Amino acid sequence: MGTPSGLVPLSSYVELPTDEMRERASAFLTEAQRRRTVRDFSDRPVPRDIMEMCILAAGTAPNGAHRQPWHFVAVSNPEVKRAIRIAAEEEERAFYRGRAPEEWLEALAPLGTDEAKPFLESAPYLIVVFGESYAVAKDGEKSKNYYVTESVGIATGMLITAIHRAGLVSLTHTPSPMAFLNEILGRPQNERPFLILVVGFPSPDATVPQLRRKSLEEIATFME
Ligand code: IYR
Repeated sequence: MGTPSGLVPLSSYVELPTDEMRERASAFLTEAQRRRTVRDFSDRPVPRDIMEMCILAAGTAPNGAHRQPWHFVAVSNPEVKRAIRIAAEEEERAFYRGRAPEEWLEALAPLGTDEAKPFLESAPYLIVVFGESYAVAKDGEKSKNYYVTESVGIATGMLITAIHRAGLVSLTHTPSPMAFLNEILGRPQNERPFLILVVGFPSPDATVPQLRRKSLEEIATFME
């Protein structure tokens, strides 16, 4: 099942001149800095083949023992999106009206989020990302997966980046608890919802919170 059965030469590596490395690193940084999480979505459809390629890119993520412990459910079906919205808003209502500690709500205030999640219906795609807590072979035999959270987290980061590169926007949405997603989407017990990635075009009047990204000094230490 995709597990390496032997070592072969590294044939895909491309060596670049240092100047080109620098240029590419800089161009990628500029592109990454342009990315914003968006909460105001247009209902303009997104071609399925673009979603397919972004998901395939996510599936190249490094992962524990190459178990590829993920599953992506790309939902564009309006009834399924509606069912997800209804269930998620129910959880969010409980969160915003009581379950969330005051400190958490204060931290969220600048983002302007609340229990209303209309984008779960209006955005063209919801990609529900599942992590496989353990693998189940075709004959039903179970086997352990490793570093599932790390693997699925990296894959999701790559998915977000691929979507940005493709000229779309996304929102990481984490209703809690999320078990309703297994039921609505008919996913098996060994799969645990990781998050919902809302994907599409921004609405023409989309706004985003003003925020500052930490400087290099704040996020990194070089020991030379
Ligand atoms: N899941 C809730 C709350 C929420 C939590 C965090 I941490 C955020 O960065 C944003 C929202 C919601 O989606 O509204």
